[in-house]
Amino acid sequence: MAKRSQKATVPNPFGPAPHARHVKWHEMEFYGFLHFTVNTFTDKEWGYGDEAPTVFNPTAFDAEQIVGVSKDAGMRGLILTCKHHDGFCLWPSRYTEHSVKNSSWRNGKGDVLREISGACAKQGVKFGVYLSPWDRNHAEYGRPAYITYYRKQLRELLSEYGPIFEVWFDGANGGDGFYGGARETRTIDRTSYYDWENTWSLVRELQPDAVMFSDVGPDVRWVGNESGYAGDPCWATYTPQGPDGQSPAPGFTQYKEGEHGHLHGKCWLPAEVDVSIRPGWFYHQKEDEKVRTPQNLLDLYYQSVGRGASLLLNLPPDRRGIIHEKDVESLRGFRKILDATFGNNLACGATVKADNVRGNAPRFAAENVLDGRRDTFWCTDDGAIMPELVLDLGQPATFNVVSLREHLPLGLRVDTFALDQWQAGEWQEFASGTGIGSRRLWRGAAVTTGKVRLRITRAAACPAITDVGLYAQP
Ligand code: FUL
Repeated sequence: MAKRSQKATVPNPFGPAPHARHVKWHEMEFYGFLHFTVNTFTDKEWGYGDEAPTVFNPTAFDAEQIVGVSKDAGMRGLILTCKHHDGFCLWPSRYTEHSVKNSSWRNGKGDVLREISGACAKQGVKFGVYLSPWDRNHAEYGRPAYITYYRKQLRELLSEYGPIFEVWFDGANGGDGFYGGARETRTIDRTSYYDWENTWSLVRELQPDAVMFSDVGPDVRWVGNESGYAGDPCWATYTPQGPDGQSPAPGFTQYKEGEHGHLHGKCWLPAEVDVSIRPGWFYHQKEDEKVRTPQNLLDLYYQSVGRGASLLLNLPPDRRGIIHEKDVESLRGFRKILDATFGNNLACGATVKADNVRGNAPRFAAENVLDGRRDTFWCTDDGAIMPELVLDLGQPATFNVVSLREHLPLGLRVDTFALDQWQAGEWQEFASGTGIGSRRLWRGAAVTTGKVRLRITRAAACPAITDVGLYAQP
């Protein structure tokens, strides 16, 4: 054994580090969006706000089916559009008549939130809420009274439906709407009208473990597109900026920068990739033949989760109030491939050696990358920022997917890395990449080898790697 070069203490985090609520959120990786409201019945994407509540009338609403399908697909949470831009509320809010209580569904006694959050709790799926800041129904929209209304509604959602894992703040605003009958265009100043700071503190007060999503966080950022991909690389650190050097706000950022984030950015603001399984966010019968295929969903997974972002996949309940057969079929095919791939880590049982282990201490040993735990990791001495780790598989194995993870509480430390295979007595590089973070998936041509080497080729600080996996996608 080499000399004990330093005390084996955990190194300081490098740059911004995640909060505990981030760390939990990163572990979710894949969860669902449910877009459901009057639009489902009027065949629109954005309701004007003048829809009669009676149009909301699912004929066979089944929260257990919706949650069950999502869970079977591997989703660890579900975010429901409790109120979309049209202002219609899926729960019987005390503060408006524009809700399920005046719908035909269940004679006005129904509560979609109660049922979805209940089914989530029962089936072990986390629950999150979307409450559109833009409200095309409300008479006071654009004036201070609406902000009071918005916060009262948020309080209902966050105090009456159990634990919430994420609160989704949409930055979209198209201006015109019904607005209590005014039928006009109302513009707001996105940087000041919503007074976000005070809304965010309400969320912290009522659901301290929940992450908040918007174009500027404060916890999770929009990836900047709705097409289902994160940039490569996609840094979890980000410095939000408004157009032309102005202060950023939801709906008021240089949003394209969300795709990559910023290396050594100011805040820990990881990206969420929101995308729909169909062309629209809401259910439209005419799109039944346009459901994404299992193969396409798989690509989205590698382009989001595989780049350290999360995948928020939208499943729109149909007019019956369930997830349509076509979507179910596609999700099943997708899950089958993921299970067949990630069910078996071919690196399991390998002998692991590194050219440097922090203080030669067992708590930082190279073997930690194979124990399946996120709280243990391989770490090197402060000066050893370009170390390598070798997995000796004992006998040749064939894989076409490699999975890597950094130990997030210590920040983003690795800038670039390379992967080598042992062939005919020498190392040959088969992959290289920029950024690891929460997760980095490499997928390529099949490699058959008995030994694999991970080389950190550039790092901001000594690396802390928690997981290495080798998989074969059929
Ligand atoms: C956008 C909205 O305008 C869409 O209708 C949808 O809800 C999407 C997730 O966010 O900003």
